[in-house]
Amino acid sequence: MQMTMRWFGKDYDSVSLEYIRQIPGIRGIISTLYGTLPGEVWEKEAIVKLKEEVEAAGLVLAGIESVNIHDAIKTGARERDKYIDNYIGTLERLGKAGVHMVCYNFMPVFDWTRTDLAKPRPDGSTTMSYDQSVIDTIDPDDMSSLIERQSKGFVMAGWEPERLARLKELFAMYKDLDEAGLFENLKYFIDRIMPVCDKYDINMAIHPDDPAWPVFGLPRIVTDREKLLRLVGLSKNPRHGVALCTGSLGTNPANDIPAIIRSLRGRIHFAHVRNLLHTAPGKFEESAHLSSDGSMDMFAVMKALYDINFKGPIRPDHGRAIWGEVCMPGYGLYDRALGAAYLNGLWEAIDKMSGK
Ligand SMILES: [Mn+2]
Repeated sequence: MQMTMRWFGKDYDSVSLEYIRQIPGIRGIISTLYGTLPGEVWEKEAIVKLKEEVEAAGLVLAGIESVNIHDAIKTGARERDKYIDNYIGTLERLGKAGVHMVCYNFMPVFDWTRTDLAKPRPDGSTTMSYDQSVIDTIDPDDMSSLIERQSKGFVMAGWEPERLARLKELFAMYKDLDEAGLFENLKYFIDRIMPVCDKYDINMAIHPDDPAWPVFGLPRIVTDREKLLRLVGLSKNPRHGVALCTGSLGTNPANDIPAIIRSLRGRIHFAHVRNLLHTAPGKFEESAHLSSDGSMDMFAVMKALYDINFKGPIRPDHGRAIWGEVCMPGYGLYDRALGAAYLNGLWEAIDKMSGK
């Protein structure tokens, strides 16, 4: 595995590349062109500039998270081919720039969802949390203002105001779409982009839905082992794969994450590894990475990744806000650095004990 950290670019992130460079064991950066909207072809110059900026700090651009998918592609609308052509154009430029992993998601309307972005924990830290009973009483229209209100002025990835201003229109687009339709539209998209992925050696990693169940009555198809196996089965091409996010799949306590990892051998191209604490059914908060702080066995997760010979980029995903840091919720420096160090420690121990 290659330990990485997500970085939102110097206009958006409170953390600098110079600080990331000082975290032991991190050389890889996962980034994207913030400010682009789904459906656009990315500017070649902007891609090269991002890459050079990362490299000037002594780091490498290990992948893109995300190149977002236009809603016309997800809904299978008539104009989807135009947007898929644009997506292929972006992949082509990324491939030429030496990018070999692209993460994306296929979630209708809303990206990841939380109800509190700064829930206080007993140790004085704050973290992101989710309570289904809040979602059950909230109007989807109020969801974006709930996130915006709590984001401390940061633009939260996946909650771009330009897109969410069209919420009613978006809900109307997804009105007649069910799970089967979403799978079909994903297959259509995958079949069309695989040739360019082959040409430029790009692994595509679909991120699981977060939380791993339907929200606001919208269908979700990346939620458990059965659906993940169906999903990778949409294409024989191994470049069509998964971003294994323990924090998203783990929102459903019935998901056996190490078993899911083992069943996806060869198809995991990117990993997000973090822990969650389940406090009641449909209710959880993002804990520290340490196994004993949450509900997941992080050793078992890393062991499963080790056993399937996982070679791709991995990141500690989210962290709590600790030590008074003012940061984008989930994306401070300190707790993610602790998480990366812990995951690196687990990996070293597993490797040394394997006798290889
Ligand atoms: Mn994730």
